[in-house]
Amino acid sequence: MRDKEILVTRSSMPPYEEYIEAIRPLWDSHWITNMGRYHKELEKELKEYLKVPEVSLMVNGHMALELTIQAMGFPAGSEVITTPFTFISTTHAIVRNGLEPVFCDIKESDGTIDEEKIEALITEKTVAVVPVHVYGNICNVEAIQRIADKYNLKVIYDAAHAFGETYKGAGVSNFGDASVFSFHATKVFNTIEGGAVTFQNHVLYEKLFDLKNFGIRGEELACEVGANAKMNEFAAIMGLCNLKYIGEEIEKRRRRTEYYRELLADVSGVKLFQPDEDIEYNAAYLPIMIDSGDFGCTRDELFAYLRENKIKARKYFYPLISNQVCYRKNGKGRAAALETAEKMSERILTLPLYADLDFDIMDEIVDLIKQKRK
Ligand code: T4K
Repeated sequence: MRDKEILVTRSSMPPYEEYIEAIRPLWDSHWITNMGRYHKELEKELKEYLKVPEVSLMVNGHMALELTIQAMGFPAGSEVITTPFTFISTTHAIVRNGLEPVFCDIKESDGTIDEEKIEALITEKTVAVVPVHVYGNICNVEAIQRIADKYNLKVIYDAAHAFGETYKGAGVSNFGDASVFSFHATKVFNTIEGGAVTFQNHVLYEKLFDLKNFGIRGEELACEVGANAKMNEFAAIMGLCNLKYIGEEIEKRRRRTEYYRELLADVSGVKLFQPDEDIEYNAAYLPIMIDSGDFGCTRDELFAYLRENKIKARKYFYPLISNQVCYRKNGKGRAAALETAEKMSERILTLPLYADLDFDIMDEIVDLIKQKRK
């Protein structure tokens, strides 16, 4: 058997010499954080790449989301409608702002929030919707905007998985009041740790600037009670280097996604999301759904079998956030029936996918899946 474990993903990194050369000027300037030259350069390049007027870089995706919600200035105890089928950060960002998450069910077709179930959850305390473009599947942005306009709600997209995608030709960063990206090591585009908020309105840039830098506006002036969530210069340079290769990175991921799709096409009991032709995908994740009736064993049995064979697929996203201990114990998170979300989180398995994943390994993974099928 292979000695090496195959992990769910692997960070993309630029050529070593290129990064070393790029960080050399930092040894001359000794300016390594606090909105330095490279922080500004990366913000500028991302505006162009994402085709969006405003970008604010952050230390990570979580703080980007937490501070964006804070910047909206919602009264404490207000309700925010969101999805339970996501990484825990999405809900934490709401709750850590003193707001109440209200969980809405998702759609079986793509795992995103079910826009038809949002209105029933709106009360006089609702102030916002925080949907997630989960696995890079874009939410129904038109329907969500119609609801937001009707009830005067803010929409903040957790776009952590959707870097560089387009929907009907428009960059995904242009929807709602703001979109939040993660540039974590595990993402399609990484700055080691990092994140960004994209939006249209410059007033929000100023607010986020204060929130990410203690509200400091001069040596003797702090005008807001801000946090510290700035991206440092080493991270920004990693971003500038990785951005050069982003087209290649996404193309390699797409080829591997296509290959998996071909291999898995005739395996009954294994379902993949059907691509939407309005979306240009970034091939961030490779989620499969196991229907134990057709497949002959459960997702958890397959998960364990792959682990025995050193394939570390992940259950992104299980358990549902509404079932996580930290929310169960304090009763946070009013929820409607979450039938589809419950079902999907019991069935989902995210297979290894990264730009340089060997095609032989994909053959091996799919062979293991076929062996386990009864
Ligand atoms: N919203 C959503 C929807 C998100 O998915 C995330 C992050 C956020 C918000 C928050 O953004 P950040 O604050 O993280 O920027 C990982 C990531 O840590 C997390 O960023 C990501 N979502 C989540 C879906 O996945 P874990 O706990 O699964 O990470 P870990 O350490 O098990 O790593 C997974 C695999 O990645 C490893 O098996 C190997 C590979 N890896 C990992 C690291 C740390 C590398 O190749 N290099 C590395 O440096 O959460």
